[in-house]
Amino acid sequence: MRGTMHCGRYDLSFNQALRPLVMGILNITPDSFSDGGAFQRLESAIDRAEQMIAEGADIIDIGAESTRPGVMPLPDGEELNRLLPVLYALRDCGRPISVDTRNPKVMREALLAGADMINDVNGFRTPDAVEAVAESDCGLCVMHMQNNPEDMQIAPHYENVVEEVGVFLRSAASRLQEHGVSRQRICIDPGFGFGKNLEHNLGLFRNLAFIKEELDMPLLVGVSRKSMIGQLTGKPVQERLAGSVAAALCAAARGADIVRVHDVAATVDALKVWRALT
Ligand code: HH2
Repeated sequence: MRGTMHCGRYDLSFNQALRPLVMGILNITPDSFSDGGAFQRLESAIDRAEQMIAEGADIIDIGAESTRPGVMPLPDGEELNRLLPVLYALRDCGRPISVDTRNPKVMREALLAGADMINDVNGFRTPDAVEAVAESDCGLCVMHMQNNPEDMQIAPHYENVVEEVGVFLRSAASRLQEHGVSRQRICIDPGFGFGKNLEHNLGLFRNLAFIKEELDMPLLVGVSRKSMIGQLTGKPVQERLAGSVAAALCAAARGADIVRVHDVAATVDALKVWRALT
């Protein structure tokens, strides 16, 4: 199966006969769950992005606010202060630049500064989020989250996680389209670990192909180093490489068009070998 997604200055092509695109995570936060503080300095952020591109990253996803469970929202202005210097430095790096934000003010500024994609873990539910992105031509990642990062892992509950996440994603994508966003600009993400326990995450993962077929939109999957990998392997966050790579391969086998990962080199190699052997 083939598909495309319009993403600002780029048109992404998805081809299931090849590998999914790899979105390399660039967290420029002091407190992200696996790499907080590592790429806060401008030089180290640029070096990291260049390294990920050399390793085969197709998209760079810059996150200036951690959304790990329990985190409180940032004071106004702080996210932009972190983001803009890095975005200006990287916008001509030769790869689409995605900005991971749930703040409409940050979305607007990021688009003015040249971002190609907005990745919103809140699914563009924040008031003014849809308006902030509708008139641009950026790509949009609509992610599902139950509640907010502050409280999402306290007691996540679903009657039927696959159905509820599917309904949410469909209606979020429809809302964007009602505001004039072309379907070609949208991809969907079930939001692993965002208001979900292990059982919910596994239920969603096993049904990725079904979700993709039902919604008929490009599918992004982000499980890299997450607690579900820790729960399955018993490993702390620094030792989740093998588990994360295995999950990326399973996501690819179930039709993921984009995998969002911290460990680009290992994931790209594994995907190449998997593709050649299947
Ligand atoms: N996961 C995280 C952040 N943004 N965006 C999408 N679309 N999908 C995801 O699964 C996703 C996401 C959390 O991971 P990370 O960025 O490494 O951590 P933190 O939020 O602590 O910065």
